[in-house]
Amino acid sequence: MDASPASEIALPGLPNSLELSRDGNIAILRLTRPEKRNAIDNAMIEGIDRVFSSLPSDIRAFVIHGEGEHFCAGLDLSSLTETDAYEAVLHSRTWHAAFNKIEKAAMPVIAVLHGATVGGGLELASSAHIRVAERSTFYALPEGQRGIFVGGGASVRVPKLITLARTMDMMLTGRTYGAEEGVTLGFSQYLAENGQGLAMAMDLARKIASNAPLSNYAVLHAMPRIAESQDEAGFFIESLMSAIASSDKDAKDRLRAFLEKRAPKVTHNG
Ligand code: 1HE
Repeated sequence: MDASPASEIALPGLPNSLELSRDGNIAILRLTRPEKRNAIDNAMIEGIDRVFSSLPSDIRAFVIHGEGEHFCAGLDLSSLTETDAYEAVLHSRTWHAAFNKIEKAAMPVIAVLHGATVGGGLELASSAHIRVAERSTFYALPEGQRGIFVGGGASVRVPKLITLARTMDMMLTGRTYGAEEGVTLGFSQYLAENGQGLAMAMDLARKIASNAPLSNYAVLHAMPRIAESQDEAGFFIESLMSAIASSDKDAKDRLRAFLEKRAPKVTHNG
């Protein structure tokens, strides 16, 4: 992976395993623990939680990526050996809290995947809104082989991407999937050449950041709730969200720009 561009966002107390920067109105979080394949320890979870609690308000899109040969090897297994059941529940809840902040962020989050995207690494990836997978990416849920169970949200989020049956098969048999298959199955929305994932994600982030912030917010916060609602409630939420979005000044300016032929048309390059 290329080094990220951009200026650092100062967030005191962030562990050395995380690097936060910005490029214009796009924030970039880099997992910087390649010697442990970006395995996630408590300091990283606390750091991720803090990053998503303290973002500058002008950030319009967010990109997460990892240093080294792998996006993320999941939970740092050395941190679980001495915990009892109660501590383990609380530990899992810290992951849920951090990853829920990603999923419920005010701005879209794009994860750039490469190499191992396994266990908690897949849980981190699946809490993002868009995944760009380089060809080297492979997915696994090896918790069963380690004698444990997923604890960072995989049981909720991964079935929404690839179906419950496939998720259970991965958990039971240790089955892995690669990047090409992964884009067909729903692990990622985009496939990138090795080394090109960050550039692709930054292009997507720039497109996203050029939308009206309220439109993006509506997509992130209304769509999942509508998907989990009865149709009638969904239609009603849609109407309310639509009315709120179209009454925003940004919407009025953009609609006028189109009608006055100052805005680009929709094009398709096949
Ligand atoms: C680690 C971890 C880790 C690597 N915790 N230390 N996750 C797993 O079960 C995946 C475990 N990891 C692997 O299968 C492999 O390391 C990889 C396929 C990711 C990469 O292989 P490779 O050959 O590039 O690296 P390596 O030589 O295996 O690892 C390099 C170092 O990273 C080595 O430490 P070293 O001190 O010997 O140099 C590894 O021990 C260390 N390392 N992965 C701790 N995960 C909230 S619940 C979530 C539950 C889970 O995520 S379970 C899945 C855990």
